[in-house]
Amino acid sequence: MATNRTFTMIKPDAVKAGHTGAILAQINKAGFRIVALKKTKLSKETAGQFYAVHKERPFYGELVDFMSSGPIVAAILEKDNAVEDFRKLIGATNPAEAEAGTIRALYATSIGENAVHGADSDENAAIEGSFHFSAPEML
Ligand code: FUP
Repeated sequence: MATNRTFTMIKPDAVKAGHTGAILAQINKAGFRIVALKKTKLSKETAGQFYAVHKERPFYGELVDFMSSGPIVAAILEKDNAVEDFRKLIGATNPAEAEAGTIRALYATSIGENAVHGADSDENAAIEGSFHFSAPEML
């Protein structure tokens, strides 16, 4: 069942470069309501747990190092068709292939340092949201 919620993280590259405000504004402008929001820093251990699904991939070590390299901003977002619409808003994983005007086209520098995360299914959105937020924080 579609939940109309998705989960995102503004990644360390974009937070460090000062793009947090512009990215949140673009998300709001696209019609998403911010349900939960926090700036935090992942440890290597929590980044490893979050991306456990990619454990066997060759880029896993780099991904964990990068995602624990500085603060991130985690958020739960709400909108009709949230998961799919948010994936459209952020653009392709590789910024070189991301459509003009998408968040990754605007702010990402490489496939590894690609500015934002977006959940890829309703099920993962719920799992990833609960990884970062408790029920009373999801308002
Ligand atoms: P996405 O769902 O668009 O974030 O992309 P994936 O789930 O395929 O990948 C998750 C993260 O792994 C990406 F955001 C960045 C990293 N990655 C790499 O570093 N190299 C790759 O070749 C693919 C992904």
